Amino acid sequence: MNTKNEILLGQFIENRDELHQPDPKAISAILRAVERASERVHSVISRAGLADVLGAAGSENIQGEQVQKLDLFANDQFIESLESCNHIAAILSEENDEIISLNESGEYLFATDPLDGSSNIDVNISVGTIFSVFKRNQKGQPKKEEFHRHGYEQVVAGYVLYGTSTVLIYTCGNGVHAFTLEPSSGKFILTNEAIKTPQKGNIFSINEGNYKTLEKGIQNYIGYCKKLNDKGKRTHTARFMGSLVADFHRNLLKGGIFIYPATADAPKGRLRLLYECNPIAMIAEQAGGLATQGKERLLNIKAKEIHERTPFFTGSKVMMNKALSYLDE
Ligand code: AFP
Repeated sequence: MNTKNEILLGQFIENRDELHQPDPKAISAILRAVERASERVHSVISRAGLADVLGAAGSENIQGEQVQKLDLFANDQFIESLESCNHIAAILSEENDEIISLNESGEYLFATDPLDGSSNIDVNISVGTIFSVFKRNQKGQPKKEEFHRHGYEQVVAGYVLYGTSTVLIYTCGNGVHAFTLEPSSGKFILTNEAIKTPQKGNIFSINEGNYKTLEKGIQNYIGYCKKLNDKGKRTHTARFMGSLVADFHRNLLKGGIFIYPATADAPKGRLRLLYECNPIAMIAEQAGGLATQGKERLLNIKAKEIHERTPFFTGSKVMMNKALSYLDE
């Protein structure tokens, strides 16, 4: 039972965020479905070593990546939970080649990476769920082309970070709000309202294993981050966990920049536009940061394929403008 001053996720949407919602009851129902699925994923992840849920499931997803057992478990939880909320017409998931139709009468579309960073599961590093919601612009049986939308059309964007605690972060375009899971009740409780990311920061997050395959401007920006100050001390610090949600969340709160550009292994970038970059970009902007594909605002991109990838830059405004100034070269 939550104490009187604890605000639950559903209450917050319907009582505090509703001024900015065309349909607060539906949005609240969708986020409560995310809450239910996330709680179930949390309960298994927190006991991963004890239950037979670690390791590979023996299959590959459309990305050609080894699917982990927990990827499939998480995917099933979100599909089941969203089907029962009756507001979702179709789900686009990283784990499924095609979209999954749920309720044809549903007014919304849901895109998700149900378990991002899953290569970290077996080594006990934080993983996350990323999700994005669009309002339908067609009736009838959903088709994958209905997901070919601009990022700025999202009505809800969020992620769940299964870390030292499990936090759910979302925005409906009225600021970024954080809720922390109280494991004993299985409920997410408001812990940080209207998060604003620092305008400046000194954390840069990029996989330097790709350094030699990066465009010159990005190499030069990395060189800038490694410069010493006039006292011979470092000016920046490098942090890269291989888990987008964990890297982004740290930079959101402390200030920083995350870059996953085009590389030799991923000439279009590695991260997916619709269910990784779009939601993170909406949160970044709502918190006062920036998110681009390179020079172009990421949310201005219109998806052409449901699993398309994109180069991704996001973070504190001052750091982003500095990084982008190197790209003009
Ligand atoms: P997995 O879900 O396959 O672990 O990939 C995680 C991810 O999509 C993203 O969370 C990381 O930032 C990025 O990949 C790391 O990619 P590299 O291993 O190529 O640096």
